[in-house]
Amino acid sequence: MTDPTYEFTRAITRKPAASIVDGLRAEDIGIPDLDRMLAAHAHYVETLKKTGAEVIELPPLEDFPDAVFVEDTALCLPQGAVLMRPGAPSRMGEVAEMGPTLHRVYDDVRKIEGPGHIEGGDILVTGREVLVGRSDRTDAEGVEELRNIISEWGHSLREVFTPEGVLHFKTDCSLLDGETILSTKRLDASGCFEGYRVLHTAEGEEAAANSIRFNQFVICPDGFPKTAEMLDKAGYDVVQIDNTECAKLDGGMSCLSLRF
Ligand code: CIR
Repeated sequence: MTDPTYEFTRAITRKPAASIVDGLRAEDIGIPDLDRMLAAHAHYVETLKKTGAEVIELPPLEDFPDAVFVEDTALCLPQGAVLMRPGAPSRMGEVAEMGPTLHRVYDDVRKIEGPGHIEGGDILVTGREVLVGRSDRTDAEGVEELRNIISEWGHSLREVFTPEGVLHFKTDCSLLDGETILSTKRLDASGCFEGYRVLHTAEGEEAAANSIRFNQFVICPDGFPKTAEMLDKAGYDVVQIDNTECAKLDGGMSCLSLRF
């Protein structure tokens, strides 16, 4: 079964393009600055590499302003990869751009054919199951098509719900180890993590929930000191990375890589 506490040996990232200024966003909180985003992205890639993992760094895609958020294009499991079918029409073409890279590193690559939609940001793989949050980007048909594919690989999928007004399920949570989840209180209140050990983001620091555990590190967005301190006290090796520019496009730590 799924054991996400294993060591990740690889990650895929994509450099931000100048077109990020046209990236999707729920609310306009300013124009993303490419240079600052590039510097933060370099810090992120360097942190992944520091763990000994191989990082496959893909070139920028000017035609797809949100392509830096590679997580939404695929689900990578030990048995194979599944190419997604984004709910955002402007992001659909990113999947074909990711396909060849996944075919190089996986023997088994499947694809969500539709009519449903599903984005990687709505999928949390834990030590015992694959949780998929229905959202504005992920619908029931997309969830069912994914269920059919991954059940062949021995994974059980549980459909859950992304809170109203939240972009993706993982905007509000992340896996710290096979049994431990970092979550906002609002998402945990839905009861979807019953039976797990749940650590809450501090009041007013909900955006810190979009973090990732990558080998020895928990990589968190910078600027959420109470949550970082709580994680540090809980024994995690926390690395904080500037997320100011990605946050303008509703992106965070998980969105920036595929990890396997
Ligand atoms: C979007 O709206 O699709 C992008 N601006 C942000 C995607 C963030 N991805 C993620 O949370 N997995």
